[in-house]
Amino acid sequence: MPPITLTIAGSDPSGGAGIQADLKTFHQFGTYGMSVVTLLTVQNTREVSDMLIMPADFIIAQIDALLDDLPPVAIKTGALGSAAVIDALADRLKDVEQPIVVDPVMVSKQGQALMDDDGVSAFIDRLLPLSYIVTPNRDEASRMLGWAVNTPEDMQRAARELRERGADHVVIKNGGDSERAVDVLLIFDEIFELEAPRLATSNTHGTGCAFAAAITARLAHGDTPDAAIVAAKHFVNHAINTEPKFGHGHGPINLHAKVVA
Ligand code: PXL
Repeated sequence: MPPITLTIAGSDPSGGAGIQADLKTFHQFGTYGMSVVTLLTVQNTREVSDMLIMPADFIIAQIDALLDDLPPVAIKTGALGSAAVIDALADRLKDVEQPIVVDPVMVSKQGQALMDDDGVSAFIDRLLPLSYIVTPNRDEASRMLGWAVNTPEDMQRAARELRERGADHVVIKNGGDSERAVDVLLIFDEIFELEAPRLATSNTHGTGCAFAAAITARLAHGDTPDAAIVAAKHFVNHAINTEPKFGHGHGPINLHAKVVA
């Protein structure tokens, strides 16, 4: 039987990011994906033109219905939208046993805010402490910590600071330069760097969602955090390398990419 995975995230109707990317990735990694929708967007590859956040109690009711009946082995969170949603979610998730992979989605690829300033503070106070693995890019880490995370040394310091604020393990994505993409990992007490060639495409919409969803799926299969992150990185690199060139803006990656276990 495939392990059950759950994403708590926003909807991207264009299918490249959000719950749609999460469910495709869950499936690709051989897990049974469930999804609780936190917000809807009006979106294509060019822009996110509108957003509708679900009422917090409706989100929690969706979670209650699932945890009670078909509990997942691992949980992921994505776009949450507001402090009210984050507070309610933190209250509901604070005693669950499952590992929670937290992707701190703050802006869309096209620059639309997917979390307001109050949301960022609530995120730091309430959701970081519940994170088994948190996966910010450098911009998200900078916004959470209030200083610019640029160099590899900055990324290491940021990873430590995010762990001091409660995350068990940390991945800071998208360091490096125009040639190399470097992620910095803080797993238990060890710092690692994951390096890959920087791929020449702007079709990377949904990369963060797929990365965190892949980690969640691998954890559900029993991987350690470092093995899960390495497997996710392979998947996303391959997915970017074979992107299908859909749409006229920031297109999606290839979520049908082969999984190399
Ligand atoms: O890629 C971040 C992201 C996450 N979730 C939703 C989104 C986006 C980006 O547009 O729309 C719902």
